[in-house]
Amino acid sequence: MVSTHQADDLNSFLAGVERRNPGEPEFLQAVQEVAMDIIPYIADKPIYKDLMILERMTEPDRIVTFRVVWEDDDGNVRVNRGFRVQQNNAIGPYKGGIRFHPTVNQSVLKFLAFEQVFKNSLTGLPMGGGKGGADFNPKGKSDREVMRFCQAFMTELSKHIGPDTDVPAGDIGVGAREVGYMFGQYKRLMNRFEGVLTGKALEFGGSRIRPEATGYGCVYMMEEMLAHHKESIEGRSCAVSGSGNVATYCAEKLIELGAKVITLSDSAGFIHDPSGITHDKLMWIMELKNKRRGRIEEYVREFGGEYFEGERPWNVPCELAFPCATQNEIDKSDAEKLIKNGCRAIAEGANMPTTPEAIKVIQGKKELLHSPSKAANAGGVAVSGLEMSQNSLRLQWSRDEVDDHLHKIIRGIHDQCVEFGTAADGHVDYFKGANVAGFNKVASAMIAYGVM
Ligand code: NDP
Ligand code: 2IT
Repeated sequence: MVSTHQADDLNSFLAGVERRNPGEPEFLQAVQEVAMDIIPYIADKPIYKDLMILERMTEPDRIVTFRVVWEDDDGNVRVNRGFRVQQNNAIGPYKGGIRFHPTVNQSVLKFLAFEQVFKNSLTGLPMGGGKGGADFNPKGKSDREVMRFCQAFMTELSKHIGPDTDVPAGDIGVGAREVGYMFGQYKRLMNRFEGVLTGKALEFGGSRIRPEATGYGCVYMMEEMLAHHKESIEGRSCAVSGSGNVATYCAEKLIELGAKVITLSDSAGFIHDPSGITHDKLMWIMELKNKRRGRIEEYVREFGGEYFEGERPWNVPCELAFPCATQNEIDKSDAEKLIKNGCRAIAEGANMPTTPEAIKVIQGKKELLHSPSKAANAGGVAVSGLEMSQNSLRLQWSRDEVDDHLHKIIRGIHDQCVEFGTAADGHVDYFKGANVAGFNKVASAMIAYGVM
């Protein structure tokens, strides 16, 4: 229960954040989601308030923005804006993905970097939080154009990163191809072969299971939530959104565990296959998305089912929901539809996919289990952390070894959520658990360093 005094503290804290970060709604939203749990938690722990820990955590260590100039296939000069937000390195080098998407701006990257700090802390591995990207749209670009863009982007970024400083990886629009081009450029510029990026291909220092890790981890988190309530995934109908890295490996693991995946989507619409997306159909989708770079609607022509242009899948009755596309993809009315259709649990594969209004609706329905992204999608960065370890050791672990580590890390995250999020009536608030556990470790390190 939040007292009036705590509500005043929260409001004045958020007003300060809003004043210092005008025009950054996504960043404010991410801070609010954390502050709502942390301000009541620290109310009787004056050291955090005296040392202004939350205020310091919401101020990035630094943000680098830079011009990225490249030439398209027709010889035209093109200009984009690149960013790296180095949010907090209290518990390890900055770590977090790079996003290439036309919607990228400072607010989006600050929200992602802020979330990353808590997520990385939850993994138990020594990683701080950061995020980067550019307002570059890879859609419709040739391979060579993407290569030239990645090289131009890394030419500046290379001055600000390093294996013990800041270790970027993929995110929306950045996968194995882009990481390859960026790693190659870093190596050329610095004349150093070192673990400065994760998500690399196996041949040059990548980790087994890294491509799968975010999607698999999201399903493992769902398994943990259900097991805590003596239930399982097998046989359950699942709505998944997106059809990129996270969505497709989430679907793959669900199918392997005997669940029925009935939807996938992209930014243009979603497909509904009531007979279930099989492993073979999914392999076709991966080829479509990763090689031919086509649209999800083509699925219906190949396998049947229905395509819904311009819509999201949350109106389709499902027992388990996995938002794996982008931020704010479940709004209040989507949450109401999920509840009306009897959805049992949501695991967030995308970062901050649920609007604050939707979270409120879901929190009012205690039977609906809901894992926040910082817990449910931490598998990706966790295996990135394992890739860093393997690079330092100059070793590569087997699939089973990495998968075993991933399982243990997700179990550890679930345990922390239960430890810090369980109420007197036994209800687990996974948002509160993840926020408090993630906060504790970073805050302790910051206190140890003194005032800086
Ligand atoms: P991809 O680029 O591989 O795929 C993104 C998918 O989401 C595509 O299907 C894309 O459709 C869809 N999408 C993107 N933007 C929008 C939008 N504005 N509206 C509707 N659909 C959209 O990215 P990832 O799978 O890597 O990332 C998906 C989410 O998971 C993001 O929130 C990311 O931050 C998060 N995440 C990723 C991790 C990783 O390891 N890759 C780790 C942890 C979180 P289209 O092709 O039409 O653009
Ligand atoms: O949001 C995320 O956690 C990622 N995009 C993965 C970051 C990483 O460093 O692997």
